Amino acid sequence: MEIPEQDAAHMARAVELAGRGHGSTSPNPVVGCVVLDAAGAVAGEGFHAYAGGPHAEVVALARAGERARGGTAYVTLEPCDHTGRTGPCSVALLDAGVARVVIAVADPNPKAAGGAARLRAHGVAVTSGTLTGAAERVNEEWLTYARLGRSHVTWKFAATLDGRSAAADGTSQWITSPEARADVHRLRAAAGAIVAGVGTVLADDPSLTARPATPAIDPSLTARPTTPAIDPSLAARPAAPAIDPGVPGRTPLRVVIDTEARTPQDARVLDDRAPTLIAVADDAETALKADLLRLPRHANGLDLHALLRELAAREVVSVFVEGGPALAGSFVAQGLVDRVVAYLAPALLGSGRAALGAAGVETIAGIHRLTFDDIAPIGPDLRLIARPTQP
Ligand code: AOF
Ligand code: ZN
Repeated sequence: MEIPEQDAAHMARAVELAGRGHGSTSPNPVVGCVVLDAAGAVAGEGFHAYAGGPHAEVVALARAGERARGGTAYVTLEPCDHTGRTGPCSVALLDAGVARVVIAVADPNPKAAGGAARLRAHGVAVTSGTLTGAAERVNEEWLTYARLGRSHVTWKFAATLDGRSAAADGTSQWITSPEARADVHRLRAAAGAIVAGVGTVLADDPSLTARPATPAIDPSLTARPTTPAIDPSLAARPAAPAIDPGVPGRTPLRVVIDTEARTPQDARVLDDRAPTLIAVADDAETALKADLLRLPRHANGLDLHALLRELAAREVVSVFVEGGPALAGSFVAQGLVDRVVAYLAPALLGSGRAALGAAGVETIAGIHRLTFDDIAPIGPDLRLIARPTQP
């Protein structure tokens, strides 16, 4: 018998478990699973911890053992029906004798989908659409990647309260606090790639690496192992953060948007601390010794859709766009910003560089409306997370 409130509560737990895989499952999704016994008591829980590791369902079923027989499984993503890095979860659920499966989100991956149909065909009661919104949100990056065939984009900026990212003379250091900068490094570490424009490379010579988080900021988030254990511990953790906290030690790809190939050979982004792609126009002439990605031109720059499709083909699930305002404006203008993370310092400049450059808006009717998702104090600053408002 269906008990919708209990379904929602168990699925909420599965969503929370899924979030524990954040930052370490790429290029796979984050997935959580709760298995109840026939009497409705929780018999096993699991989440997907890393690509190639056991799927959430397999972890939860292993914990439930014989108690899964006649029970119910709650899964945030439709169970897979394929043999990829591991075997099909649909078959694992059937073998365990589970009587009912509750699914939040259908699997958009054509290679893996079909689990719900196989389970139904074998007499398992399948309920779909439970807590879909929360399950979509926790797996937002991967779902964007799987559905649209492009990397998910987060644009991050730091600015004064009046939206300035640099003073009139171009100086921009230390607008936000050390705490905010440490937070940025944690978010960077969770991304598949960090993207910056060549203007930023020429002006600041950034290394675009994700330095480890400062433990003083949030020790609970740095306690993760770099290499996830086979059997991830399900011990209680603090409430899931609003945004992927990242895994210390991972090295995202660095990508420079450099239409005319102006990156200097001795730029820090070309050091050996992380792999780097220099995206240049397909007709750009250059002798630069670097991994070049040739892309079609678009407006004054590069076709960013093509960039994100190329990155997705390299299994980059999510990118973090930083520096500078012109590049960010191009991403916004091309409708390619999925999430905005703004660090606002309680300070005023009154003149200087705006955080966002031209974004294709001619008049107020063209405004890019966003909806706030989360607002958090970070040291003396504020971190605001917003996403494009759905029409
Ligand atoms: C996961 N973890 O818990 C579930 C997944 O490469 P594979 O063989 O691990 O399969 C990955 C696909 O399996 C993935 O794209 C998704 O469609 C499906 N379900 N994947 O990594 C899980 N349940
Ligand atoms: Zn599976």
